Amino acid sequence: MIKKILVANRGEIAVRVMRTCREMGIHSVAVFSDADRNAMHVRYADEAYHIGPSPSSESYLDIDKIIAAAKKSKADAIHPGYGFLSENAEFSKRCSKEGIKFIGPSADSIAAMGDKITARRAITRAGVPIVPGTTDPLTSDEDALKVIKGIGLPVMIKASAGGGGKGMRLVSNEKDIIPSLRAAKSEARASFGNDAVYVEKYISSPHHIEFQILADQYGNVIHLFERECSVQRRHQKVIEETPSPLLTSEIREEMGSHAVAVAKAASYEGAGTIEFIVDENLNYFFLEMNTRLQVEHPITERVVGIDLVREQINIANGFELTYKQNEVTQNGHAIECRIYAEDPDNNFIPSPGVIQHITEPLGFGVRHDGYVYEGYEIPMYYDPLISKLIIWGKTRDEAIARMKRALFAYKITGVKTSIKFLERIMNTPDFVNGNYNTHFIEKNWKFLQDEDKCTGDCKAMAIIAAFIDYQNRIKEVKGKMNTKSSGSNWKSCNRKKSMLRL
Ligand code: MV4
Repeated sequence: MIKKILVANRGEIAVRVMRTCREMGIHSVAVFSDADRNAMHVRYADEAYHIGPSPSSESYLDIDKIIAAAKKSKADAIHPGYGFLSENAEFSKRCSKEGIKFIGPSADSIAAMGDKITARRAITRAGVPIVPGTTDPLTSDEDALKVIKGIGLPVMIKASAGGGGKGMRLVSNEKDIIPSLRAAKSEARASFGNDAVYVEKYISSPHHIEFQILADQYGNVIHLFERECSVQRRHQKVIEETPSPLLTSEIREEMGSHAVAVAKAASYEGAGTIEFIVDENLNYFFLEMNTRLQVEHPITERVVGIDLVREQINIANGFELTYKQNEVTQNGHAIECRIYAEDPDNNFIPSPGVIQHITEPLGFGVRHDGYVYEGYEIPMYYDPLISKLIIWGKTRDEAIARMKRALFAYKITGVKTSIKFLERIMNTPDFVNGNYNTHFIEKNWKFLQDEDKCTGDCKAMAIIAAFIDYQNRIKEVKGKMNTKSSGSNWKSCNRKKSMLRL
């Protein structure tokens, strides 16, 4: 039985995993870099170990240091969270070798799904539709020309070791085939040390819909329905919701069975996600499998009523799944907004710095997964995610109305945040009508812009301005924090009209 878990992560996800540990009576161990000495996950854990300098390559990505901390603390298991080492086959293998339970799938499952060509073969054998294209790497220029003409333009050339949009090339013209192939291969070699590439037919206006699955050590697999993740900006999800406004119950059921088939084909253990790309006619194709807990997992938890981290720990303990597929149902609607420390009116430039004031939204149907506190400095070294606002409603309309009132009540000063951008999305007709695909943000770009502000198209100027602003804010806030009379600053937040009443 797992009694102590080391969480090999930071930020909101480290705290989120530790919350479930605490509920289950499991001790939690934090690891932290220089930049994270005062971080919430360190304060929340039962024990904490310093693992090195701020850059993640020297701390959160350093396998030896994390294993050393696990041994020193006598942790039985490691939870990797998302990002960092969560999909690193070598890390999973090393944990097993050291007699520490990796809370996630085997090294073989991670490797099989991490290599997209291998994954496409396994998925085809399992009878699940993949995007039409190749299941062998392209061997030569002649081979590429022949294969791509056979599929028909446009196509996407993708790196087998890639994923999440890295190492992809869209090819629309015959003359671009060879140059794109060369570019994709050299990019793949530089980024992943593996230049194998394959080809898929290009799906022009797709939805990104993913299915959550749980698999125990005895071959039982269930799915926990879908998450609609089409509101994206540069391959970064902005908003996720479940159920998807696009799916019918027939297609949902069919895709769910296929998601289960994928997990079985991968001999999968733990929580995982099967990504599908879905076209306007509801044709769906397997895209990739993520072998980790995802950022957006809480919307699934809210609608199906299951704590996914608890299930991960139970599976790692060797327990059988306690739910049958027909006992898992979707109740109401959940939407997640990701709140970032970034400036939506200035190219989404990260805005690290000290949280001067925070008022978190509260009330019925609101879950707020965060980790920052007043006086905390968001470091510049990591992803600038501040928190996730997860809203439940009986219906989609109710969830949107509730999300708007939660965003209205959410006040942060000291850093710029994406809150107002998210509010604009909640007021965009295409979003309100559930009429959107992965082109939503570019299609509605005008509407989503701040009309008060000219959008500087000189990026260098924007970066310099953001840096100067950052330094000024740090100076100003650090000064204020030291004086006793700091009081509340919430009135200085971005509330324009109601200020007039005061
Ligand atoms: C595609 C595609 C169109 N056709 N593959 C982007 C992330 C990576 N996981 C796969 N991606 C895409 N693959 C084919 N054959 C379009 C995308 C894509 C996309 C997919 C999901 C969500 C947002 C996206 C934004 C741009 C492109």
